[in-house]
Amino acid sequence: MLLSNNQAAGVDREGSSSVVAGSMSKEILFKFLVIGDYGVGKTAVVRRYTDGRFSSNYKITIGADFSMRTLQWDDNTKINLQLWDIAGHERFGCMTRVYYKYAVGAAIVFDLSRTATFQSVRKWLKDLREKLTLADGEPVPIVLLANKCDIPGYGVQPEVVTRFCKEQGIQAWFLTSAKTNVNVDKAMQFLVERAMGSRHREISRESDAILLNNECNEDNAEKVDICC
Ligand SMILES: Nc1nc2c(ncn2[C@@H]2O[C@H](COP(=O)(O)OP(=O)(O)O)[C@@H](O)[C@H]2O)c(=O)[nH]1
Ligand SMILES: [Mg+2]
Repeated sequence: MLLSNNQAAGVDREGSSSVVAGSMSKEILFKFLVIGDYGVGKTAVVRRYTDGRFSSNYKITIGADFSMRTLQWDDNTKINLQLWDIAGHERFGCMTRVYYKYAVGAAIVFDLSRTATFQSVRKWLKDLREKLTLADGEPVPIVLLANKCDIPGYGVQPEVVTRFCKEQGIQAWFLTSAKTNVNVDKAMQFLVERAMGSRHREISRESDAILLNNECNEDNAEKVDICC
């Protein structure tokens, strides 16, 4: 459920998800990256997802630019999703580690009508995987968006994209159109689910660690007893 759009917020702890204490309700912050070549529709996808609107002319913003959308995950959990748009840095073909830091998901976008932008996906993927792993060492969840599917006569064939994703270990790809609103929500929902999955993994590992620590402490306590 969409609660609010385009609010600015910061990533506020060592990971990109945070929990607001109090009562039973939780607020989680997820940082997602939207990367890909210039002109593929990254800003359009972000605006479609956060504002529900499309424009044929987006102002180029220099620097990191992010938009927010809030989702009600379940009765007790709200997710604040930050979508980072690389805004003007595409020409370098790579990003700094600072930009990638704390991200828990990434959407790589290419333009179906321009083959060269699909070829660049390999480069974006390499850059991302070199610079970003999750706190537990697992690779970051990635979704590939084959954007502008409203333009007839695809330059890149869907079978080729499917094969590429299998080879590269990309979990999912979607034909999308920011213009006609096709699959943008679905693609982002996929990433949110994956990020929630990673988060649950991390939490269960943390509780295992706490359990182990307690066991160790009990051991120590026994030894002290014997000594005395
Ligand atoms: N037909 C069509 N045009 C799109 C779509 N998404 C973006 N565009 C257009 O492609 C151009 C580049 O989009 P933009 O979001 O600025 O690309 P960015 O450089 O990757 O951020 C703009 O003119 C958009 O209106 C789409 O899904 N379909
Ligand atoms: Mg842009």
